[in-house]
Amino acid sequence: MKCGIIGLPNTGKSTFFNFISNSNVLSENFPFCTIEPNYGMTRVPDQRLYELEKIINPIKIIPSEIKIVDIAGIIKGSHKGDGLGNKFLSHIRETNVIIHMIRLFQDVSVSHVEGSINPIRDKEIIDMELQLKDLETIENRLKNVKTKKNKSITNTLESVLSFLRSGKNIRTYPFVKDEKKYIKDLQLLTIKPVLYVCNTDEVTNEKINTYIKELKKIVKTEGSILIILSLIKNRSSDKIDQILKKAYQLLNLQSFFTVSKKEIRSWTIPSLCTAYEASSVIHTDFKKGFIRAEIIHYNDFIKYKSEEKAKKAGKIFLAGKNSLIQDGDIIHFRFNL
Ligand SMILES: Nc1nc2c(ncn2[C@@H]2O[C@H](COP(=O)(O)OP(=O)(O)OP(=O)(O)O)[C@@H](O)[C@H]2O)c(=O)[nH]1
Ligand SMILES: [Mg+2]
Repeated sequence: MKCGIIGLPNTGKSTFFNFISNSNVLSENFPFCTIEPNYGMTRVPDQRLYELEKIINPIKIIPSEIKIVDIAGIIKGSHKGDGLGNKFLSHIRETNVIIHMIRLFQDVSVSHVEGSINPIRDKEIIDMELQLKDLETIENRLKNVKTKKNKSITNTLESVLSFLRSGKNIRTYPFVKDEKKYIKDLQLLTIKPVLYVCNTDEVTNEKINTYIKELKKIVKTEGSILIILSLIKNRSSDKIDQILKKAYQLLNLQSFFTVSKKEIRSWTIPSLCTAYEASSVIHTDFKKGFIRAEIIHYNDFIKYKSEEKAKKAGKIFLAGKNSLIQDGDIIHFRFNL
């Protein structure tokens, strides 16, 4: 999974990137400090790994990881190449989830491209740049679709287009039937799930609090999530955990575990995933030689404290190819290679 950080210049994107991925990229007090994207990795927080560790005592623990991409600042007109050009678009396209960084710290020594602090306006600028790009993508597609042959496709495209024209992000569009399928290959930007992150120094300032309230309201109507944090004055890794967990939720992801004396490892899968599909996350060859999966649900493992005891209690399930995996399942795959 890939998570992209976007926002106006000088909002704290690279500061956040360094914090979340334990990196040390340039984060300086001038707009467009980041030009080429920075890539880093971060571990998905999961307390269950440590509960399993207490029972198994393995040599190592390997949590799932998320790739983080720190993307160049976007400004008004970026969609048509203003600022650093529109290379940033391809960097957003390759991500599965967006972290939209909004500046709420006032620090006059850090310049603001719009000249003042106004998170509502700033959020709209970024949203609009992405919307304008999506408009262009859909308009181009409409030109190329043979209208008569593909009536339902054209209808969908036109309907999404007028939704965009009303200033809304496609992620809030009320999709019906096959509509999502018709636009899937367009790799639209505003359809991606988003987490809004507000970077502030002061939580006691009345003006800032009013902005936060207003933002919360807007974000709620969009069905998205807003997280308030302080990247300089009051850093807390709890907030990072919260953000990563929310990103997981937004993408409907879950985990399963493989355990041995050597290692406990967490693997990421979609929430509706069969044993067969889960096996290929470990190794594509597993799918070829798949025989079955032996599954212990997480709570049973914690209750019985060992595979043998869980087995005696009848808590090992033999799962065929099409059995669905549950979040937290401990799995041994049996395969023939
Ligand atoms: N006062 C204050 N300064 C901050 C905060 N977060 C970041 N900064 C400062 O703002 C400046 C810009 O931060 P960056 O993280 O480089 O911002 P960016 O969004 O990556 O900027 P671009 O790469 O130019 O788009 C740096 O000098 C940071 O130290 C904050 O919460 N409070
Ligand atoms: Mg930067």
